[in-house]
Amino acid sequence: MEALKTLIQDMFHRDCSACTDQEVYEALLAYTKKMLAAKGYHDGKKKIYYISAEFLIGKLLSNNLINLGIYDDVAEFLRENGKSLAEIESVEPEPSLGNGGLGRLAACFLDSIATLGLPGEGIGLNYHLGLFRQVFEDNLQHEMPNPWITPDSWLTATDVTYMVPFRGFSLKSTMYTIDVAGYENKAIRLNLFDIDLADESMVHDGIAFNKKDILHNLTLFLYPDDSDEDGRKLRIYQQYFMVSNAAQRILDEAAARGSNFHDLADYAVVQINDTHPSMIIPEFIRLLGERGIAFEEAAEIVSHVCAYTNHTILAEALEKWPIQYLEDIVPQLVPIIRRLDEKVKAKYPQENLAIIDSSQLVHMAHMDIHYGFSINGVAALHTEILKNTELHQFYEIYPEKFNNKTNGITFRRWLMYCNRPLAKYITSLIGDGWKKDAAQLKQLSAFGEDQDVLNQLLAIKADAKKICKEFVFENTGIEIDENSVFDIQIKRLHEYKRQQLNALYVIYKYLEIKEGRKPERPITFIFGAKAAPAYYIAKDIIHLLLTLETLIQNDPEVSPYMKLVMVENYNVSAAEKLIPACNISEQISLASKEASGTGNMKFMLNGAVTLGTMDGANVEISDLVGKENIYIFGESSDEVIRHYEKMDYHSRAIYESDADIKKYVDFIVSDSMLKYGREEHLRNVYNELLNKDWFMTLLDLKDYIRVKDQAFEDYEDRTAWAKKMLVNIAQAGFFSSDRTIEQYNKDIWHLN
Ligand code: 26Y
Repeated sequence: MEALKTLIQDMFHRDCSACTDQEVYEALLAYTKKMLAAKGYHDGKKKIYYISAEFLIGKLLSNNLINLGIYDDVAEFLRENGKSLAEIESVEPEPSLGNGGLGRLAACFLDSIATLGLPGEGIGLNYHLGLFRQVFEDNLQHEMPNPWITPDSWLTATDVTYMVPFRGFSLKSTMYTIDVAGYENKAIRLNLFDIDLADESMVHDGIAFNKKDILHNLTLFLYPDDSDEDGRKLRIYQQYFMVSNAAQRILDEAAARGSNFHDLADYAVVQINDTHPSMIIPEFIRLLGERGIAFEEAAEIVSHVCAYTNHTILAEALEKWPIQYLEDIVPQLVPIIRRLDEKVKAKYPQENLAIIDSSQLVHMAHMDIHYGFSINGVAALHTEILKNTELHQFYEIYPEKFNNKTNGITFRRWLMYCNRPLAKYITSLIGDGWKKDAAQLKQLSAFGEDQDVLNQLLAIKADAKKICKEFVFENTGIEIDENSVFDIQIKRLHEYKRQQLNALYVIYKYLEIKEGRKPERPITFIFGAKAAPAYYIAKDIIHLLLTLETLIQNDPEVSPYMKLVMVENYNVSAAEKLIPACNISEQISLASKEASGTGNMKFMLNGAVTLGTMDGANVEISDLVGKENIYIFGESSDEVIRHYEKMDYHSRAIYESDADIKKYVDFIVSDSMLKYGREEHLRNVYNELLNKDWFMTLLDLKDYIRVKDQAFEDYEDRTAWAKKMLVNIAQAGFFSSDRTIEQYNKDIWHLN
C-alpha cells in the first residue's frame, strides 16, 4: 500500500488519517483507475460488442478492488488510518445507467467477459441524470433527477468522436470509457457515448424538460417518458445515436485490425440486447454502402455479425416504430428498411413475418430475426415459449437460429462483495476454486448433515439481518425486528411481477392478526421497486404498499407481529444490503411472463429459499434444488397461456364466488385504508383487480396464501431450514454469468 500512501500525500499533502472520506475516495479512485489502466485490455482478432440501452453497473470501487485482488489490503490500510472502507464507499455516487434486469445482466456480462479473458466491450449511452431517483411523499412516488457524474468519476473522456446524422442536423459525439476489471484478469471497456452540449439545467419540477430540444437533451435521461409523441421520438433519437456511434466504432476498429469489411464477421460480433439497439442493422448497411459495399452484400455481411437477445414476451416491450417517425428523424434508414422488408415479403408474404406491417409499423424484433444469425431467450422456459408461441412463425422458418442462454449473475459482486462473511465461510469449507469455477459450490452438499455447518449458516444469516436492519432504518425510519422472518420482493414494479399479489397476502395476514390468529414469529415484508413515471397503475400499487406500511405501523395490535417496509429508491446498492439478509425470496410473476429473473439467482446464492411460480429461471432453480427446497405455487405457464387463448379468465367471478378473496380485495378501499391512503389511487387498484386483472392475481391468491403459510411454518424447524439454505447455495453454481458467457461464446460469438 506504499503507492497508495504516496498518492494520498501527493494529492492532499497529508496522511490518510488526516484526510476526509471524500478525499480518500478520490485517492482510491485515482489509484484504482491507474491500476486498471496498467493491466491492459483483452485483445484478439474477433471482438464481441455488447450493445445495450442499459448498463446497471452499481458502485464500482469495491468491486474493482475485489477484482484487482487488493480489497483486503486496502481495507486493512484504511483501518490502520482510522477509516472504514464502507464509509468511504458511501461517498461514491451510484451510476444510474439502468432500470432493471436487462441492465444488470449487461453489467454482470461485462464482468464475466473480462474475467474469462474474452476480447469485448460494452457500448451504450452516458445518461447524465440516469433513470430517475425515487422519492416517497404522502405515500406516493415522485421522480427526481439522479445525477451521478462528478468531476472525479470512473468515466474517462477519450478522443474518439463521430458525427451522427439526423434529419436537418448532425450531432457530434464523444466517447467516454469505464474500465471493467476481470477477476484476477485484464480489463474490458464499457464505452458510453454522449453529446457535448447536454444541458442538465433545462430540467425542472422533478424530471420535466423540453423533449424537442434534442441538441441539449439527448443524453439526459434513460427511458424518458414516452407517453406522448415527443417522448417516443426522443427515444428514437437516443437509439439511433447509440447505434450509429457503435457501428462507426466497430467498422473503424475492424479496419484497424485489418478487415476489408467483406470479412467483417471475422472481426466483430454484435449482441443486440432487446430491441433498443436494433437500428444497428440498417445503420451497418448504410455505412457499408458508404464504404463501397452494395446493398445485397451488406445485408449478407450484417446477417453474419448481428445476434439478438429477447428479454420479454410482453408485447409492449417488443418495439414497433411508426415508419413516419423514422422518416422524420432518420430518413437515411428508411429506404434501407424498406428494401430489407421487400426481400422478406418476396420470400414470406405472411403479415406476421413482415418487418413493416400493414399499419406502417416497423417491428424491430422482426428485423433482428430476419437479419441476425442468432436469436436467444434468457431461460429454458422462456426460449420454449418463444419457439412455440410468441415467435412460432419465425421458429418455423429459422429453427437453427433459435437457442437458449439461461441468464446468470457475477458471483464476484453478488457473493464475494455483498456477503463477505458467507464467501469466506464457503472458502473455509471447500477452498476458493469456486470463485473461478462456480460449479464447485456443489461440494457444499457434503455438509448437509453437519450440524456445525448448518448452525454457522444460520449465524451468518442472522448477522446479515442485523446489518440490513440498520440500512432499513436509515432508509425508511422504521425499526424492524431482526428475529422476524425477512420476506423480500425487490424488482421493477410491474403488474406481471404481481407485487399486488404479495400485498393481498399482507392484507390477509393483517386481518388474521386482527382476529387473534398471530403468527408464531413476526414477519417483515420488504419491498423495493420503481414504477415507470407514466405507468399509473404501477404507481397506484406503490401507493397501496406504502399505505399498508403506514396502517400497520400505526396499529399497535398488529405491528408487533408484522411489518411492511418499502425501501425508497431501490437500486443496486440497496440490493447488496437486502439480498444477504433474505429468508424468503419472492418470485411470484404470472407463469409465462417473467422471461428469466436474475434476482431469484442472487437470493438463492445467498441462502434464501424461493417462493415462486413455475416461471422463468424459477423452473431451473426448482429442478436443481428439488421440490423440498423451494416453495412453488400457482397455475402453470401452459394453463395460463390456455386462459389467454380461450379468454376465459374473469377475476370478478373469482371475487364473487370466494368470500375470503372478496374480503381481502375489499379491504383495499376499506375505511382502515382510506384513513392513510388516497381513495383515487386505492380505488384504481381495486377496480383493476376486479375488472381487468390482466395478470391473474386472484387466480393464484389462495394457493399463494397456502404455500406461503407453509413456508413460514417450516421456517420454525431451524435445522431443516438451514439444510434448504445449504442446498440452494450448493446448487447456485449453474447461475454464474461465467457459465452463461461461456455458452454465448461457444454457440454464438466464437471468439478464441
Ligand atoms: C423500451 C421499453 C418499453 C423497455 C424498457 C425496458 C422495454 C424493456 C425494458 C427492460 C426489460 C427487462 O429488464 N427485462 C428483463 O430482462 C432480464 C434479463 O434477461 C430478465 O431476467 C427479466 O425476466 C426481464 O424482465
